[in-house]
Amino acid sequence: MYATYKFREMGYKIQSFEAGGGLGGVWYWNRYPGARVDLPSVDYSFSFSPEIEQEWTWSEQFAAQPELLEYINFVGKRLDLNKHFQFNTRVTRAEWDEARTLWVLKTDKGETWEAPYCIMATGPLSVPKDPEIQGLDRFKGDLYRAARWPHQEVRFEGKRVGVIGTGSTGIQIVQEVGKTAGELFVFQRTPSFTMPMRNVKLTPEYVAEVKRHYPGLREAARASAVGGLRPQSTRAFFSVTREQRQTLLEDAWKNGGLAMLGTFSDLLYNEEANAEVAEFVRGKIGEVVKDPVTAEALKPKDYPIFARRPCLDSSYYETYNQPNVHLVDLFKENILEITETGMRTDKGEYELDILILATGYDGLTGALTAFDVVGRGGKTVNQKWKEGAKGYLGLMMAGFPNLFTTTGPTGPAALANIIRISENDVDWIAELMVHMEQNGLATAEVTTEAEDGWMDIVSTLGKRSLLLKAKTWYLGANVKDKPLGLTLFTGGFAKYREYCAAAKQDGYRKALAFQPGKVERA
Ligand code: NA7
Repeated sequence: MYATYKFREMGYKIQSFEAGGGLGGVWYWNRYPGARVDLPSVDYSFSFSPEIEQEWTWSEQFAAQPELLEYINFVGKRLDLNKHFQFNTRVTRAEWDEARTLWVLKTDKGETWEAPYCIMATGPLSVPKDPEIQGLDRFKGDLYRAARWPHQEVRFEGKRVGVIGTGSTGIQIVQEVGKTAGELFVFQRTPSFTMPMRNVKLTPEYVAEVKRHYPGLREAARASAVGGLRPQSTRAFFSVTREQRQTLLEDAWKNGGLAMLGTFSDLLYNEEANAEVAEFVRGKIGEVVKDPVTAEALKPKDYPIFARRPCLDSSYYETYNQPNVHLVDLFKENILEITETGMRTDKGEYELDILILATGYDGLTGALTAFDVVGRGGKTVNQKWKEGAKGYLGLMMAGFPNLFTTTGPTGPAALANIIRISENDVDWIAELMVHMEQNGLATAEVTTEAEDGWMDIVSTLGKRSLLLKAKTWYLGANVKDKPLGLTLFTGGFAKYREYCAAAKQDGYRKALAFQPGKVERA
């Protein structure tokens, strides 16, 4: 949306494509009960328009999906963006025409479009992944995918409901659907750590204060490691006494949100510190969940806390104290197949009226490997990424001139506020386009040396991080045969922006190769 707006304002002729029936991306598709953002709404919003910041009023600290989608549509309408989008349209092929220095795009509507620049704003989590369980297509009950949730209301009263998956999505669904379902069966493979969200309605005074200080708050967010307003301490975990640590952890638990991660500086680097925090959270699970077997099964034990995306909940663990909610521990029983009437494991059969898949995404790279994106010499992104994603600043790839990826897999993507990254990335691309125009340049491409140099930085930083110690979509571990590895930039958003700024300094000459020529704006 921001790219569409920005390039239009710069005078470019622009055509945007969207597979969904409207604006919103993740928030268009993920209409499942309980869907909610896990960053403060005031932070999870565009900063490029001071007018919109003042005109829009958030109602909750962590907005639910309907409000997020309403906001997105408000922005779309306010800036008259919809007219630039072709909705319900999937791009099926994008190919670089070297002779004419143009990207040639084919769509599933049978159309061909040509443009000197192509921006892939395809997002890190836009390709949902079904579980590899036999018989999925055989189920005669109602099958719902969290990331393709129907537009009409789904009711659960009196129904036997199964949920597969206990990541952020599954957790949000379980605590909501558990309220009304006749019986709810949660099929859990890896338990997640989840912390209290402690969501609140925002008071008019709070909102007014935020609106008064938006410029400063945005600047603070941009200067932070997470691209947001979350407090970040420089205090190392073992620099304070055990009692002080406990007090700080208790405070973070009471404050809610992702406060705990920012309470100490080294939780993603110091294994011992991490283990103590994980034990603290496991203790909390034990305090809430009454049945000891269920409590034990819900406690994550095999990976460092925060190495999987930490979840926020409002009543997840409490839900398991309800008589209608049952945890099926897939470490103790194996799913054999989905049948016409439900789920069969090696311990028995679960009859289900409704089955919900909350089984995640082909994250980070999935959107660009799902169709042919063909660069110089006929080489596809799929071929380029055979051994893992490669790129420069998450923004460009060697072999793919004038193609840009916003929130790409070699930038901070999932590790910082995605709105701040998107805005940063679009601004960076826009400045490069201006540079090209002013200097009579038709194409820009990152050099192999610059790309390799960036991937070295990414890898060196990544090796220090505990993110490598959990099997997650961050690493591609959830998709069969996907190359395993951390390609995300773990150095923090502020540092990322420094690298983005440094790339520009010498007229981009250290990192990019250009071809002379002229690009028409309209
Ligand atoms: P996640 O976090 O990838 O979670 C997917 C869940 O689905 C996870 O618990 C998986 O268990 C589970 N899963 C996947 N396949 C199976 C099968 N075959 N059987 C049982 N369980 C399975 O996706 P989410 O949508 O929850 O969250 C994605 C991001 O959205 C999140 O990080 C936030 O940034 C927002 P596994 O871990 O593989 O054992």
